[in-house]
Amino acid sequence: MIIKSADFICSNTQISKLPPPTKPEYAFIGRSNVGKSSLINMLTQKKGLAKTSQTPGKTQLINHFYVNETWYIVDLPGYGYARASKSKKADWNKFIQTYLDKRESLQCVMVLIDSRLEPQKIDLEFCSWLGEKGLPFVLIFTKADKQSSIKTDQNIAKFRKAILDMFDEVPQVFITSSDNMMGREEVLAFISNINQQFEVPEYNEERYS
Ligand SMILES: Nc1nc2c(ncn2[C@@H]2O[C@H](COP(=O)(O)OP(=O)(O)OP(=O)(O)O)[C@@H](O)[C@H]2O)c(=O)[nH]1
Ligand SMILES: [Mg+2]
Repeated sequence: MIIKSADFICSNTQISKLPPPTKPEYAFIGRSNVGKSSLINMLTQKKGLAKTSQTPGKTQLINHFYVNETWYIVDLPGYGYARASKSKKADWNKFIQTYLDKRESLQCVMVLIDSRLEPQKIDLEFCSWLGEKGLPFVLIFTKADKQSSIKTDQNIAKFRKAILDMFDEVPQVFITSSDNMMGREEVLAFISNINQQFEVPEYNEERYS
């Protein structure tokens, strides 16, 4: 896929203020600081489109980016941000869960996992929740430039094994680096393929008014 345009549309905390669900949409989610915003900028080749930070917890809203005037990328707040207060965490969780569960045009949840780490409980729990809800998701391993491919493969193998303890199959896996563009073509091809099959879903207009 060639990216011709990528524009910031809106930041939201309310479902009713999201764009109507008439375009295919992909949500990028993962632990705080995993590299969601960096990956979005790498995919769109637009530095600064999604705000990145070394301080975890930067993205705190549902951010919509419109790509090639045909599909949306959604940058979601990271989960597991240790320094957020308990009530704030609960609010985020509820809001994100409602969004993921109810968004009619959501095609796939892109779950970002730090490729440097052994399987983390919070990531596995989130995958398990997606599975229970029947939400389609893929795994995107980030920051692959930070260690050897052997180490990356080892961590992925462990994650696959942990997923297989919960499900019969492992979702599709992508290995990426926002530093050297690894995985860019693969992720965009995956999205492009789904976009081609998209049909506008039925939705309640009152939810978006
Ligand atoms: N070397 C390397 N660094 C990366 C990569 N992706 C992200 N980073 C760095 O990791 C830090 C966090 O990246 P962000 O993209 O802001 O992470 P995020 O998941 O959006 O974080 P929150 O919005 O706070 O949840 C930044 O310092 C990035 O420069 C990568 O592929 N390679
Ligand atoms: Mg971010």
